[in-house]
Amino acid sequence: MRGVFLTSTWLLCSILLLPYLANGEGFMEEPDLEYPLFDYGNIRLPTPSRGLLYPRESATREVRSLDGMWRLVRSEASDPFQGIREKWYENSLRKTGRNVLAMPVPASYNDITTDDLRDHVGTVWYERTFFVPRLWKGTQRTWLRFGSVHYSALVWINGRNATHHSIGHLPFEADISSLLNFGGENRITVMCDNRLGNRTIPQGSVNNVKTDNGSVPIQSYTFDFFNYAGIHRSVHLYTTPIVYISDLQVSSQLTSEGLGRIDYRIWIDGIQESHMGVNLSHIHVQLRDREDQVAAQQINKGIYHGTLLVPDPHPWWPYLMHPDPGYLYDLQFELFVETNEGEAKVMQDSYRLPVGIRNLKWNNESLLLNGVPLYLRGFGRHEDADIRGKGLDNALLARDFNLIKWIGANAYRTSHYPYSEESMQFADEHGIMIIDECPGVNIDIFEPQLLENHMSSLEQLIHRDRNHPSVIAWSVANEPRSYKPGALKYFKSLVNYTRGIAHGRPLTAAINANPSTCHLTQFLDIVGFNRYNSWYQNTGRTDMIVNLLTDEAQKWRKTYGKPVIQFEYGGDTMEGMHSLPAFVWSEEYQVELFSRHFIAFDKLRAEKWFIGEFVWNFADFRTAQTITRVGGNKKGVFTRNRQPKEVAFLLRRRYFALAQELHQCQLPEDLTVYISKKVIRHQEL
Ligand code: GCB
Repeated sequence: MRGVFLTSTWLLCSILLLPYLANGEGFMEEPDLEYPLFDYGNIRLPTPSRGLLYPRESATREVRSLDGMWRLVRSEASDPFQGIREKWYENSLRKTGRNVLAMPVPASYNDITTDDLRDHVGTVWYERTFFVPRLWKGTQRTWLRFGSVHYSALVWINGRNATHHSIGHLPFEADISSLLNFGGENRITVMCDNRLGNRTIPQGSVNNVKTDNGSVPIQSYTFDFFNYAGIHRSVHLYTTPIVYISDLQVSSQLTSEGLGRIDYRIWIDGIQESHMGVNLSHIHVQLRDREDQVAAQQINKGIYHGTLLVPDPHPWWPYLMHPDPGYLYDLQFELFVETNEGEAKVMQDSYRLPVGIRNLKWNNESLLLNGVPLYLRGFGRHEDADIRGKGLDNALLARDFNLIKWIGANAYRTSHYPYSEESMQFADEHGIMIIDECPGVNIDIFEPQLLENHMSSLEQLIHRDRNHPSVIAWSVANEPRSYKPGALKYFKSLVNYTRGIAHGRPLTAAINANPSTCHLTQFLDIVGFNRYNSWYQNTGRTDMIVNLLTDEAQKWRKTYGKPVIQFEYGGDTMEGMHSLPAFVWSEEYQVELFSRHFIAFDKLRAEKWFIGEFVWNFADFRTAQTITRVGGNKKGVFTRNRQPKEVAFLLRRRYFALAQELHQCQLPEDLTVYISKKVIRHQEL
C-alpha cells in the first residue's frame, strides 16, 4: 500500500511564511512506467521501490545499530538448502551441531577465517540476538534495514519470515513490529547465498568439477573482481511512528532569476493501519542553511508535493570548481496531525534530508553543472580492502576521500555496482561527482529474465540515490558484450525503461566494444569507453598511445555525436618494482603510460566534446585467482593499503593543473618539491 498521495483533489494551503514560496506547479510528474518494450512483449517491469529512507534519528525516530559480532555457520556447498529443510532458523545456529564461527558485520566473510571459507560456494547462515525496549511496543513501528547483503538473503526474526532480497549492493528493509518480543531477547537469522547464475546481476555460473576429494561446485565469473559475499553494510533497527513519512523525492534547479528551486514530493504511509483515528493536519517543510537559518519554508495541507524557492542560494559545486564545494542544506519535513478534539496540532513524524541546489544539463557537446561545462578528472574504483573485503569501513571511507581530494580528482564511477549510502553522503558533502553504476558488469547471454533483473537493479539504484546532488549520471552497464546481436533489443529496452525513471540524469555506460560494433551506445546520452592502449594491446609500447587513442575517441564522436569520456585506461604496476628504461609492471612504466595518455587527452580536450578522463583504478584490488593477476589487479594509483605509487604524484600534478586552468583553483603548497633557487615553485606544472 503506497499510502496517501493526493494529486487531483488537492487543497494547497501554502502559507507563505517568506515572500518567495511557490506551489507545486511544474514539478516533474512520476514517470509513466508503461514503456514500449519492443520485442520483449512479456517483460515484467520492476515493482517501484518504496520507502528505504536512510535511517536518521529525529524527534520522532530512533536508530539502533545491529553491527558487531554475529555468529556464522556454513552449509555444505553440495547442499545449499539443507538449512531450509532442517529449519535452522527455528533455533539458535548453535543447535545445528555445526561449527559456529564469530563473524563481524559489516564485512565480507571470505577473508576472515584461515580456511576455505574464502572460496565457499552456496549459503552461509548468520545470526545474533538483540533486545528491543518495551516502550517501543504498539506506539511505533520497528524497522529492520540492511545496507546490503551479497548476493541474496532470506531473513527470519525469532524463527518467522521477515524479508528477502536479491542483488547485492542495494538496501532492503521490513517492518518487523509484529515479529518482535518487546522488552525481551530477539534472534535474527540471515541466510546469505553467494551463487551467481545466468540471470543474476552480475552473471556467473556454478559448475560441478571433479577434484581429488570428489565433485565440488565451483563458482566462475568473467568480471575482474573477487565475488566477496556476506552482510556487507550496516544493519539497523529504526523506529517510525505508525503514521509516518515513508518516502521523499527532491530535485533542484537554479532559475534564470537567480533563485534556487527545490521540488519535493512526500509519501505518507500507515493511515489505514492506524487504530487511533489519525487526522492529518499539515506538513511543514523547512529548508535550513549551514548556519541553521531558515532559507525557505512551506506549509502544505492535503497535498504532498511542492516547490521551495530560495533567494541568494548557495549552489552545490564540485570540489575545486568553487571555494566552497559541496554546500548542503537540511530539508526538514514535519508531519502534523490533529488531536481528537481537532484543535491542537501535534508533530507526528519528522525527517531531515540533506539537499544540494544545482542545475544539471547536457547536450550533444557537454555536461553542464550550474551552467559550467564539466571536465571530469577521476577514477574507476572498487569497494575493496584486505580482511573486510567489501564490508563498509568508515576509516577506509574517510581515507579514500582524503586521497581523492589530495590528488585533485573531482569525480569517480562506482564501478561496477552501487557503493554504500555512507559514501554517497560523503560525496555530497565533499563535492565529488558520481557516475552511479548498477551491478550489470560483463553482461552476456541476453535474455528476458536477465533484463528484468537488470531493470530492477537500475530501479533500486535510482530510487536509492536520486536525491543525491553528487550523482551526475547513471551507468547502465560495464563492458557488456554489446557487440553481440542479442544486445540490440536488450539494451533498447533497458535504456528506454531507465530513461523513464532517470530523475534528471543522463545515461551512460562503460563500453569496450568498438564504435562500429556496439549496439548499446546509440541509446545513451554520454559515450563512455574503456581502452587499455599499451597494456592489453601493444604491450610495452607507450609510443602507441596518442594516435590510437585520439583516433578512437574521434570515431566514437563521429559515430554517435555525443559527449565522450574515457572511463578506463591504465596498466598493472607492482609497488616498488622499478625499471629504467621503463618495463611493464614497473612504477616507471605506469608513469610513462599515464603521461602519454595525458598528451592524447589534451588534444581531445581542445575539442569540446571530450569531457573526462578516468584512471583504472583508484587502488589495487582483489580478483579471482588467475595467472594474469598477482594477488589481484594492480592497476591502482594507490596500493590496496591506500599508499601512493609513484604515478600518484604525477596524476596529482595533472589534476590540479587542470583544476587551475579550468577553474583557477589554488594549488596546494606541497604540489612540487624544492629543487634549486632557480626553479620556482609551481612553475614546473
Ligand atoms: C576492464 C574492466 C575492469 C577490469 C579492467 C582490467 O575493462 O572494466 O573491471 O578490472 O578492465 O584491469 O582488466
